[in-house]
Amino acid sequence: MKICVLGLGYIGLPTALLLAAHGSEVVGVDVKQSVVDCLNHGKLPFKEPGIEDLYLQAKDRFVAESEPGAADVFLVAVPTPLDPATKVSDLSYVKRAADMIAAHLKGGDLVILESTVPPGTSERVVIPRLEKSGVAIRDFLYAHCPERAIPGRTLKEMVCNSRIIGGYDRDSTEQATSLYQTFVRGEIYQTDTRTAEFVKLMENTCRDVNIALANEFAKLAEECGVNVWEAITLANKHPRVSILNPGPGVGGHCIAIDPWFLTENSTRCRMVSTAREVNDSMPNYVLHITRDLLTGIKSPVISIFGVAYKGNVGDTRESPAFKFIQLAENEGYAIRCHDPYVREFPHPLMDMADAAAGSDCIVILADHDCFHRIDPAELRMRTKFVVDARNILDHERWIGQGFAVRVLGDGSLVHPVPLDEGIPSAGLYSTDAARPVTASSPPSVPLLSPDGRERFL
Ligand code: SAJ
Repeated sequence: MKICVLGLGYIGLPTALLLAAHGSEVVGVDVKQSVVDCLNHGKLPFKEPGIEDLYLQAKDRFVAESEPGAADVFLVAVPTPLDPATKVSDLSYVKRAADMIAAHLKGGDLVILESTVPPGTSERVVIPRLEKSGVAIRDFLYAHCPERAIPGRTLKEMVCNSRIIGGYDRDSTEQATSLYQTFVRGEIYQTDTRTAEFVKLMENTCRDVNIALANEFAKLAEECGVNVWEAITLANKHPRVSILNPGPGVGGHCIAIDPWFLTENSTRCRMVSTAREVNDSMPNYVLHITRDLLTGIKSPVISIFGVAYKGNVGDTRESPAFKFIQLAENEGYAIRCHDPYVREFPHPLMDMADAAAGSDCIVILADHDCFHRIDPAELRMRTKFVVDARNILDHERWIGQGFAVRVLGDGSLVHPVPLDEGIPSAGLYSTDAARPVTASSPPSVPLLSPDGRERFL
């Protein structure tokens, strides 16, 4: 069986390689000639755990091209960006892929759309374009099979997660199911095309709304002088509560975008768009905390550690770092960036020592695990401030080196711990309260309640 995969990005390439590694002849197509050349020279265009080994298993049955040709199966995994001005989906890549397929489509072929699209897109946009080939639907097969893999664990999740197969008709659903069964070990659930489109958007919207709730809790905790990280840890001890982590905002090509696909044509939605607003405002909130620390410093320099959209990945799509940098630069802050995972970024990337040298504040925006091991003694700062928007640093170590540490949602913005409470003199605030606290290790740092009375956690 010959399979043509259109789009060799974070989803298309691993899918193409998995299919090839499991015995299919695969042609991967990408409009970017640099991606095609890179792959045909045995190089991978991005990092992802396990992808190099997979490439070695797949390479004898995989070739990259810039145009599709005849095939038995066409699988589309192209981007579906959001028009930033209108917040409406831009389906131009999907349309272009459908037109390219139409030029080669024949009776009996199977077309699979993996790209995330607004409900109804397959029936209203994709299938009519495919039919321009002269082959009518039912003479070719069609299914929407949304991907569910999370960057950083893409290959594992592509194999182990369950899948939704939304076929245009029974035959389409069965044929698509057989194809995925060649490499998917998770359950496969069958439905119709429109439901599959809707389910995918619900999944990512659910996560976005829950992250917004965690971010809202962080701001509320701040107002109440409560450490949100401890509060979340304790609330999550309830058997039916599972609060996510607050952070500097939601990035990536999925969760920051998909909720808009669900609501773009609706006249009734409020909660979904409010969640988007809450998450989109988090870079402003982190800048607010940073500004609070830097007041009075002349020509302040901010060093951003982690410009990727999340921890342990090199992907910067929709990263909250973009908004933070733009806002900070508009206020006159000089910005330096460091990210050990990211290869390309519009702002110059520096190594850690250079990014920190002479700086006034480090702001942690991505939760790369390696940041927990940073030795602050090696950083030659002008002013020893750090804002940890991910609660990832080893705070005691930083405080021990004379840093003033602020953690997003640690409750100290409104009620800073007085300086005479055993805090190192160079530090303004303690972050003892920022660590999850167990009954056996109560922190000794008193906090002030909103009513002004001292209390111990
Ligand atoms: N984030 C938080 N707090 C959290 C969790 C995440 O602030 O508690 C932030 C991350 O830092 C990041 C953003 O949210 O900026 C999104 O990251 P993520 O790890 O939640 O998700 P993605 O975008 O990498 O992948 C998601 C996944 N969807 C769900 O978990 C429902 C993945 O399974 C999908 O396949 C993927 O979107 C996609 O391609 O649609």
